[in-house]
Amino acid sequence: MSSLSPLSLFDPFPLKDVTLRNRIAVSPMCQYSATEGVINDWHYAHLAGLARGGAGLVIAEATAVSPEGRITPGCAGLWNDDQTEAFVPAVAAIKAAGAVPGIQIAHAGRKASANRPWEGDDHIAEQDPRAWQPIAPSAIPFGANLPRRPRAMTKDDIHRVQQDYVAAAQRARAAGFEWLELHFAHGYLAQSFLSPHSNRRDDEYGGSLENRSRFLVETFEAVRDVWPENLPLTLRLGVIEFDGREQTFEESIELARRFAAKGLDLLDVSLGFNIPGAAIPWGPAFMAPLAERIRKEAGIPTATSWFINDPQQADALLREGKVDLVMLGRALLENPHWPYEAARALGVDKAAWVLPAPYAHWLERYRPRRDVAA
Ligand code: 8CM
Repeated sequence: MSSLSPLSLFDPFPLKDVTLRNRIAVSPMCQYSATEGVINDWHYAHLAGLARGGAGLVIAEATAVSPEGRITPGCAGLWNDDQTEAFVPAVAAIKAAGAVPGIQIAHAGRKASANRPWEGDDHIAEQDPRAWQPIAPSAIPFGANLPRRPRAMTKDDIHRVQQDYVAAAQRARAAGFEWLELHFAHGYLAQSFLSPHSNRRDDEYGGSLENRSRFLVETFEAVRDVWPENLPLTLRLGVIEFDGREQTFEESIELARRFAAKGLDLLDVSLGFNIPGAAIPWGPAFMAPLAERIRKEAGIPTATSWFINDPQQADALLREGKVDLVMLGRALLENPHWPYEAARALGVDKAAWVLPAPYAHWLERYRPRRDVAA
C-alpha cells in the first residue's frame, strides 16, 4: 500500500499476514438464530453466501464471550467446545469462497437479556425463565425499550469478563478465524464503560478518560497477548455519542492513538447507541469524516460502515483516503453479489480481482473476444 497512490475498492488489502482480495467487508450482523449459542445451517448459508458474493472479509456476527453477554437467547456464543466446533464449517465455507473469515466477540452489558428484534426488541420480562441479570459498570439502565436495571460489576466481575474475552479469542482462533474484532461500540458493555452516561464508578474504572477506558485497554491488551501477532486484531469503537456534548470524539482520537501504540491493526469506526434519543445525523456514509480524522490524526488504518450502498460512493471513500476498508451490511444482505456489480460499475477488470477459479473460469469464458470478429 503506497501512501502516494489513492486506493480503490478492488485493491487487495494486506494487513499483517492476511490479504483481503478487495476492500469490501461484511459487517457483523446478528442473526439471533443460534441455539444455546451454537450456530447452525442458517448461519452456514448466510456466511457462505456472503463470502461467495465476493467480499474480501466476512465478519461473523457479534458472538458472546459468556452466556450473560448475549443480547438475546438466540445470539451466537464462544464460551464452550460445541460452539467452537460449530464455527469450523462456517470458517471453511468462507475460505473456500475466497474470503477471509473474521469474527466479532462481544459482551452486551446492560443491553443483555433482550427479546429478538422481531419479537419485541425489549428486555425479556424479569419473571420470564429465559431472562437473566444484565451486568454493567454502574446500576444505570439504558432506558427506553431496555429499562431493566443492571447489576454494577465488582472488580471480580471485570476480571472474569476480561478472561472470558481472552478465552473466546482463543476459541475463535481454534475455530480457524483469521481476523478478530472486539465489540467496543453500540452501547454494549465496553462502550458503557467508556461513556460517562453509563459509567459513574468511583474506582479506577470510572471518572477520567484514563479510568473509563481502563476496561477497554486492559481487555484489548489481554486479547492481544493471546491472539496471534501475525493476524489482524481490530476494534469496533463507538467514537461518538451524538449527545450534544461531542466531547467523546476528541477523547476517541486520543484513545485510538493509545490502542495503535498497543498493537491495534485497524479501527472500525462506529458510534455509541448508549443513550436513547441521541441526535444521530443519519445519512450516506455519515461516519466517514470521523473515520478520516482518526486515520489521519491517530495514524491507524480505519474502516467504517453505515449507509454505504453505492459502488461509486464506496470507492470514493477509499480514493479520498477516508478509510482503508468499507464495511457493508444491508447492501450485502439485499445483494450478496454487490461486489460483482460494483466491479462492473467501476469498470474493474475481473482478472484483476481474485475470484475462486471455478467462477473466474466461467466469467471469462464465452465472452465476446475482442480479437475475433463478431
Ligand atoms: C445488534 C447487535 C449488535 C450490534 C448492533 C445491533 C443492531 C444494530 C447495530 O448494532 O447497530 O452491534
